[in-house]
Amino acid sequence: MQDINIALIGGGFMGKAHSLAYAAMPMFFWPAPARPIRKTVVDVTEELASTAADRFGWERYATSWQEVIDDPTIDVVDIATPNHLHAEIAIAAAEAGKHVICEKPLAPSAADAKRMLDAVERAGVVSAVAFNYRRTPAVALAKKYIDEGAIGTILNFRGTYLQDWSADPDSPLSWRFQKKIAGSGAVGDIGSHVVDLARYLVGEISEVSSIVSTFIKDRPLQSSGFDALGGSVKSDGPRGEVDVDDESVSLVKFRDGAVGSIEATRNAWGRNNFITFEIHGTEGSIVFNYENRDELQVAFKNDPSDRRGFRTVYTGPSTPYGDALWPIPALGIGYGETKIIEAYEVMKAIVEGGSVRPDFADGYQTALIDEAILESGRTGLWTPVPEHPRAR
Ligand code: NAI
Ligand code: SOE
Repeated sequence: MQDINIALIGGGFMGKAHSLAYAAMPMFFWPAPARPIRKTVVDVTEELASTAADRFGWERYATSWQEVIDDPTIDVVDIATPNHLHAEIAIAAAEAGKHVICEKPLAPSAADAKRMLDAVERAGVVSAVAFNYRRTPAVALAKKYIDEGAIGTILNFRGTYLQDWSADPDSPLSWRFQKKIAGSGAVGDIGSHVVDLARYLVGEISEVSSIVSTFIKDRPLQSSGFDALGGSVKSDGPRGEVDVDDESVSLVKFRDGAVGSIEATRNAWGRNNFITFEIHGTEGSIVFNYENRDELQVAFKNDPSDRRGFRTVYTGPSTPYGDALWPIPALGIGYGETKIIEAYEVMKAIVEGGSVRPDFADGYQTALIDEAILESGRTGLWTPVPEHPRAR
């Protein structure tokens, strides 16, 4: 079995998730396509980097990402930093001939995402953007049903991503509220996941009409030097401007004729990781809610009329990725499993000399849709989405 040497940039929330995925992938997928070796982890200070190495099982650590770009033993650069660093690191990595995995959103702007796409295409390396929710087995099962024609021609997609970690106006000014770091707010941070699901399950979005708002316009500055996701800071201390959106509601048209809607907010009290979609087709419907992610609700037109209605299918050994996961349906799929499956798909593409979806072309197309949503929010007009020729 081939060893693939990984360098991970960023030892925060996603640093933890990706480290777990590399360690666990061969325990689930056996024989594994490759053995991912946790070679070097990079973070900004000695303390952060060495702690990440100890805690997440990396052989070495560094405090400058350029070090791993210059290291000829590194095969893959995995970018798990805040968004504004994605482009610079990914382009340098591709130019050094490394395969690149990058967290979402691919970049703070579509222009940066395009530069990243050009760089990986020029270098001929594998690229992947970490929209891991499409790896949820129930989502992959929905895709299978759609591809098999089980719900017929799709007419409508309703997607949401609702959270409440920032609903309190006194939750701190994370980098996720700063345009210069994040690029956009709920649109790029969480709406992009729904856009990815919509593209994966239904197809290309051609036009959007959006309302984009910022309800909480300032938040307490953080003092610890560490970025806090949520929480509450009750103080008279200094506050900083929120210069990104915190709520977006979009109507969307798909190129193939379907219609739909996409909503994203991190200010919906009571909602945690409420990623949902409801898809209606000419032959049936599919409903998914990530908060019950072992389940898919399905209803089919051809069911006998006295039995028609939604029923629950639990993912397990006979549904996508089931062989590699747990032996009994409904035993419980977690966030970790989505990242393990993601690591498997990327390692497989690298070893086979192929490609993986979603790649940087998908990340770029999603960035174009996000920008159309933001533009429509500014103008109040239906806004066309440019279609990248390689997308879909
Ligand atoms: P975080 O704030 O928890 O961690 C970011 C880490 O990057 C921190 O340890 C920070 O010190 C480090 N860092 C900052 N500048 C750096 C530099 N120049 N070199 C090396 N390390 C540096 O952020 P989180 O939540 O891990 O987000 C990282 C990325 O992952 C973002 O793009 C975010 O949108 C994405 N994300 C994706 C998720 C998903 O479900 N796919 C979930 C959470 C985040
Ligand atoms: C915060 O909204 C966040 O961490 C997003 O950045 C992730 O993409 C999402 O998966 C979980 O929530």
